[in-house]
This record gives sequence, structure tokens and C-alpha cells, in this order.
Amino acid sequence: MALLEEISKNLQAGQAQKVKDLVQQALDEDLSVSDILNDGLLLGMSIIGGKFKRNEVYVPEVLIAARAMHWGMEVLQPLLEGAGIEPIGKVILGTVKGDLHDIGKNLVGMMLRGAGFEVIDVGIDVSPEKFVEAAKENGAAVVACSALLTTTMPQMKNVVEAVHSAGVPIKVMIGGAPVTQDYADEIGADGYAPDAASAADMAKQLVDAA
Ligand code: B1M
Repeated sequence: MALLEEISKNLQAGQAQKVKDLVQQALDEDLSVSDILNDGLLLGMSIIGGKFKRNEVYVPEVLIAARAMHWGMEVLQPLLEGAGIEPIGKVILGTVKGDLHDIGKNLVGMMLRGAGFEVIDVGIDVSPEKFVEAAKENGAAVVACSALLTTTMPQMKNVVEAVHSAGVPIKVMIGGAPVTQDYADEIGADGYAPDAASAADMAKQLVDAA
């Protein structure tokens, strides 16, 4: 589909306004939200990711592509989120301490909201203590941690430990590119999800089991 390819290409070029307009055009032409997300925005971001890895582009290019992704997402977000539905649970969502990546986290947030959760997004670079405090303050059942760096993954273990020491019945779920089910098992996390859509399923499982 040419329009989705155009979204991907403009995202890679960091053309935020153009991406936003094209996403709206795709919706007007009745393309599905998941196609626009997966074959337009996410595809563009993954191509930029590959180029970044091969040193074909550098941080500024990645940042402007990420900004374009956010602009496109602004159009999709209301459609991903359920309207007027009672929350099925509260989730504290954040990127762990030392880690500034938030694109995947934001996607997870959108999917969780779309699945009917109330999401309290505590942002990036979030300490274990802040995760626990936010969960206690808001009466949340689940803390959801994202990490994109192998160097920040160990913070997830600290979150699990902080929840245990606080003695609160909060489930911890984790995800992010370097994170695996094995790692989740190793640190005693209650759940792991490989992508944003499965994150919503996992949060439901954790809330149902509580
Ligand atoms: Co960064 N970066 N980055 N970066 N960056 C990666 C992650 C990297 C793999 C690139 C590379 O070298 N190939 C590499 C990590 C290597 C490693 O640790 N193994 C890396 C590095 C090294 C760095 C810096 C250290 C670079 C530097 O300064 N030298 C630095 C670190 C800064 C910091 O955090 N302290 C850095 C900085 C940046 C930017 C600021 C330039 C920018 C972030 C902008 C932003 O987020 N606002 C950036 C970006 C964009 C990337 C890449 C290119 C793309 C990440 C992304 O957004 N992907 C990335 C390379 C790549 O992935 N190919 C890279 C799209 C996003 C939708 O995917 O976040 O994986 P992702 O989310 C997925 C799943 O993982 C999952 O769902 C999402 C999709 O469905 N998921 C969850 C995520 N969280 C979840 C939580 C869940 C469940 C599922 O439950 C709670």
C-alpha cells in the first residue's frame, strides 16, 4: 500500500507534520489502525533503528524520526483508546532509571488504555522507589517497566525488590527490546510481554489473577 510506505518514508525523514497529515489521510481512506501503526509508523521506526545500528544515521536523525512517530501517534491515539469504558485496573507505567527511551513505553500505554486500563505514566528515568510510591498512591494493581538498554535492565530487578520490600500486593511486568521471558523469570517479575499488544494481554492476566 503506497500510502503506508509514504508514512514510513516521511517518518524516516522526520517530516512530522507530513506524517500526521498522512496518518489522517489513511484513516479517512478507511485503512485499519493496526495497518497504519504496523506497516507505516512502526516499520519506518524499525528501518531508522537498523540504520542507526549500522551507523548510517546518527542520534539527531533518530530523534526527529521519533518526533514524527509521536505526531503520527497523536492522530491514532484516540482510536486506540477505548471511549467511556470503566477502567479494568490501574497500571503504573514507566521507563526504568537511567533509561530515556519512551517510544515503546508510550505504545504500551496506548495499548493498555485501549484495553480498558487507567494508565498512570510516570515517564522516563524512573527510580524503583518512584514506581512503588506511584502504585501505592494510586492504588494500582500493576507496575509496568520498560527498558531498552542492557545497562538499565538490572533496574527491573530493583523494582521487583522494592515492591517486595514494600510488602504491597502489586504485580510487576516488564518488557523492552533486550528483555526476555528468561530474564523476567530470573528476576522474579510477574509478567513479561514482547510487544505492546501482548503487554495489554499480560496486564489483563495479572489483574485477573489478583
Ligand atoms: Co537508543 N539505543 N540510545 N536512542 N535507540 C537503542 C535501544 C539501541 C538498540 C541502538 C543500537 O545501538 N542498535 C542501543 C541499545 C544497545 C543495548 O543496550 N543493547 C541504544 C543506545 C546504545 C542508546 C544510547 C546509549 C546511545 C548513545 O547515547 N550513545 C542512548 C541512551 C540514552 C538513555 O536512555 N540513557 C540512546 C538514545 C536514544 C535516543 C534519545 C536518540 C532515541 C530515543 C528517543 C525516545 O525514545 N524518545 C533512541 C532510539 C529511538 C533508539 C532506537 C533506534 C529505537 C528505539 C525505539 O523507539 N524503537 C533503538 C534501536 C532499535 O530498537 N532498533 C535504540 C521503537 C519502539 C516501538 O520499540 O521500544 O523496543 P521498543 O518497544 C517495543 C517492544 O520492545 C515492546 O513494545 C514495543 C512495540 O510493540 N516494549 C514493551 C517496550 N517496552 C515494553 C514494556 C512492556 C512490554 C513490552 O511491559 C511493561
